Amino acid sequence: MKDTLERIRTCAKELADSCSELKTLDDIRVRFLGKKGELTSVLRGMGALSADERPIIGALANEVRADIENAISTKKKMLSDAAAQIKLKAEKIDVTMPGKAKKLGKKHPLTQVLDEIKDIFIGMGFQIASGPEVEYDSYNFEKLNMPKDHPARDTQDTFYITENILLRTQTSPVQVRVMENSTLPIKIIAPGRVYRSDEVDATHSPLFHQIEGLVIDRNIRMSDLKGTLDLFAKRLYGKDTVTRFRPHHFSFTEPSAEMDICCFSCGGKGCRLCKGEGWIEILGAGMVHPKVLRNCNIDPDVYSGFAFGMGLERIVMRRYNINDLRLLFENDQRFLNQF
Ligand code: 2NM
Repeated sequence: MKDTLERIRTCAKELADSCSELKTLDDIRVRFLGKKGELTSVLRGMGALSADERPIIGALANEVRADIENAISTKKKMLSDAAAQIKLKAEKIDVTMPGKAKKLGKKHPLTQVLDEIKDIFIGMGFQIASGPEVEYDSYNFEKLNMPKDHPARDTQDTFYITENILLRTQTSPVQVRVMENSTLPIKIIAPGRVYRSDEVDATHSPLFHQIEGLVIDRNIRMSDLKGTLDLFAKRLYGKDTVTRFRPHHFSFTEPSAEMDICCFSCGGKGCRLCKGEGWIEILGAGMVHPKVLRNCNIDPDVYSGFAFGMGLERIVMRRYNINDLRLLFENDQRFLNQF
């Protein structure tokens, strides 16, 4: 029995030492130390031994078991360390490799110019107002002195959602809301998206942007309108910019006007940009109609004000010589990267 134990010890240790895979190592453990293993079956035969031999063989068997366990666990550590090394090598990250450059985004040209315009008005003491793009008919038309049968409604092809709810065709409803809900005086601009049911082409889009302004206080006069908008034009187009005001008609203002600037391309001689006119139309404006003030619970005998409106896309297109409005909405990076 002693010989058998010694043979098991030698054999198991040799196998463990020469083993090169964790799986095989486990097979070795099962073969010698498992429930049905070789060492276990030798120990089962110990009952046949004499009382003198039993403790000696028992001690030897324990020693052999410890030896084999030791050999296996030593080898196991070696193999798993080696496996970890291989894994680490495969997963190594080269921190000196140059990174992949992430393309940096920037502001859309519409946003760039809008920010500039906002800054100009903020510099003159205006606040920025906003309101819903889905509006009531009453706020978009009715309170702005455009009743249901008003001809101005035909020219604005409106997206109706229900009979009384629509996509705003101007940002003026924001100003109506401000007039209804603010204490006076009021000095705001309302930039935002507006919608008109137009076919898309080089100069039309069903969605575009407007910037409208409103000033209401005691003693606001046409001269305040002219001074404010002339200064705006000089801040946006340069201090030598010359403006002129032409009579016009809007239902929500009386009197109404359009403001032109002397063509910044030809200086007034007439060129392609100003279509030979020498002047470029920039915005519409006027003194807020007394009916509009009354519709918004403001007493026109005490207060007066002026309002104005301009299209953002037209300003951007003229500034950068863009000939197709669609370029501003397609988000082609080759186009946008030029600004
Ligand atoms: C324009 C031209 C003239 C305008 C009027 C109002 C309001 F609400 F106060 F009556 N908001 N905006 C206005 C006036 C808009 O756009 C060409």
